[in-house]
Amino acid sequence: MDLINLGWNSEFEQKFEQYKTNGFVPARIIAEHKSLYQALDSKGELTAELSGKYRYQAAGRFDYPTVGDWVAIARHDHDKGIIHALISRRSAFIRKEAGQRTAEQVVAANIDIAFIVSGLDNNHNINRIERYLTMTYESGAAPIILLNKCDLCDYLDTVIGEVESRAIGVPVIALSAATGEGFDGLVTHLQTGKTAAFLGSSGVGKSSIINRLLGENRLKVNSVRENDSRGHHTTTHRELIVLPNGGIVIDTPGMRELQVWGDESGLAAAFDDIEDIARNCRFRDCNHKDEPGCAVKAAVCNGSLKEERFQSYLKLKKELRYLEAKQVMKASAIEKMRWKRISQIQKTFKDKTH
Ligand SMILES: Nc1nc2c(ncn2[C@@H]2O[C@H](COP(=O)(O)OP(=O)(O)OP(=O)(O)O)[C@@H](O)[C@H]2O)c(=O)[nH]1
Ligand SMILES: [Mg+2]
Ligand SMILES: [Zn+2]
Repeated sequence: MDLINLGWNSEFEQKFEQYKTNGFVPARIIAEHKSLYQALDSKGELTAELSGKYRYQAAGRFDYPTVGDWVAIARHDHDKGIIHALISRRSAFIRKEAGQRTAEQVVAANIDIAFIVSGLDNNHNINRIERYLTMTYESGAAPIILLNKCDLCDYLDTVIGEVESRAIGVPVIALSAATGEGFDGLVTHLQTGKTAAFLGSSGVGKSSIINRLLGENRLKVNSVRENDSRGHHTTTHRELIVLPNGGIVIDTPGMRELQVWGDESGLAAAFDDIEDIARNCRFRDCNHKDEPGCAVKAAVCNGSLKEERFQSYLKLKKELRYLEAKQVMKASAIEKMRWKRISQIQKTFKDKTH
């Protein structure tokens, strides 16, 4: 396999330079199963583990390879290898790990495009699209919205208009994995060496779209619940696939919880219309709640800014602030623990010397 078809480029080449002398080769992670990784390099597919030193030096989950990552690998046997280093990422779609812990999960690394997939059945939700958009802007990838199942929708133009008004400047493509309608528009975004991740709730048809691009039913798909069109979480693992006509795609499982991660820059990009209006608020740190001279509130009142969009913005902002506060708390707890340990060591040292 030519590495260029796998997404390799001069930027990675440069970052990899330091590992060349050790005889390592570059490989891309295509799947992960607990501590085992499936990877592709110029010779083909292999199974790899992390070296002991790698595991020892990794500080947190962010340092571990994930699907889409490039790693420096030492091949042994014909289909096995040891991963020695992670080549720093160009982009990463990150969410807050599901559950109570304040930790991040890298969903997909080194992606050029994030296809945000929504189903045009009963499961369509614009607030959710906005949430994905915020996280995509944070990731460094370019967002494209795919409205799938257009064969099931009678008022397509209305929905497209509505989505476009809430996702300003983002391409919106209506398509159907069932009939193939709209695929021409999708295919133009798939280019050799470029990586696109499919993101969206369970049942929206991410795997079905990829199967149609592959021209075979390689990925498992499953029916949705009739009452609310939700899926059954059919895809359970992320997987990177090189398409026969060029282009690289990553299938992901529908995420039950999609909590934001990062600072507020992604939010500012996804809601730049609101940020623009906010420049006219009397106070620079206006929260757009009860402050006098709030331009955002005024825009909601006169109808130039939709109440629903404003609420969606406030909700995401609140989540990001909460996350930030929790991170600060976590950092100070770690710091306290560190000091406790240092003072214990000092005490033991004193006891010994006296
Ligand atoms: N009518 C119609 N059904 C579709 C279309 N695309 C997918 N489906 C159906 O929707 C259901 C869910 O599709 P999947 O491809 O499994 O959805 P997914 O997004 O991969 O779901 P998870 O793997 O659970 O995250 C299946 O029954 C598909 O046949 C479409 O364009 N039109
Ligand atoms: Mg799937
Ligand atoms: Zn304001």
